Amino acid sequence: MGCPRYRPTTMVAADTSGEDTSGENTSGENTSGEKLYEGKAKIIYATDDPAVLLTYFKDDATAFNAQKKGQIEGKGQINCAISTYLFQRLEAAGIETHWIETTGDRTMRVKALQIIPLEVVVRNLAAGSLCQQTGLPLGQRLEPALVEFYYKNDDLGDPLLTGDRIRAMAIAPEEQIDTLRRLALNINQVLTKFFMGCAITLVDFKLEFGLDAQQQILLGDEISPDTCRLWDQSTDDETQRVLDKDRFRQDLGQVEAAYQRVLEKVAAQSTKN
Ligand code: AIR
Ligand code: ASP
Repeated sequence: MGCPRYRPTTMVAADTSGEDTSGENTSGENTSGEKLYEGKAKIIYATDDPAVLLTYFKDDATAFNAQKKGQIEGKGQINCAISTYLFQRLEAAGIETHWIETTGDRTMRVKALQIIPLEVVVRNLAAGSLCQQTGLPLGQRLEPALVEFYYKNDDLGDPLLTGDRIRAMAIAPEEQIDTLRRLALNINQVLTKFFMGCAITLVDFKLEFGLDAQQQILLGDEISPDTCRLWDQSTDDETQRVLDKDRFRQDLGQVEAAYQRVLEKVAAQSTKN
């Protein structure tokens, strides 16, 4: 199944952040390779090795298919660091990811993948679009966890797919979809346990996968408060407990502080076992 490497429809053309991300940028990292794609939260650069790309994490934040735009100060550094810890944790658990090494505050070298145009969402508790679309109460436990597939296509608003739609669209062969589901559930087990050690509940999250040159399926993209719902277990307050991008989506305030808190907990937990 031939999928384009990074679908242009998922990328925004202009860097509206005003950050200088060309050449030697503010954090002293070398992003002098050719800019291949710019997404809503990251920029992808070529490196000397065609099998390796450089990911640059921006402070830009978007929500609701980029209808809401803003900046979260320091988000690039925080998400780069959190993703690094979590990719390392997954690799240690035998789950292959695109992560090679983190080369600076906002940059990591990753394996070039042909991205499968699906957003794979795992849900442990009801929240977000699931509550809106089904009426399930916020926070209801989902056992077993739900695995959902969304079509990664901004023009269409990343619609929820059914198994039959995935087959009709020939997005990926059946066995690849089965592998994605299995990997997503394995990743959920590892991350749920890890976040439990941080006294954080992993409510739900979004993953993206791609194929390497050997046609192996690897986890791509990032894992961060931009892509996960994370609730602080130290409070039941429905606003205070939110440590993720819902603070930005819902204008709850203290967005940076929440992301920073996740980083501190993840960093501390990463030093254990
Ligand atoms: N997500 C989905 N598209 C982009 C992202 N980041 C993540 C959300 C949430 C989960 O997928 O951050 O953790 C489910 O999102 P929703 O909006 O479908 O409830
Ligand atoms: N990042 C996506 C967007 O900009 C979805 C989201 O996180 O709400 O629309």
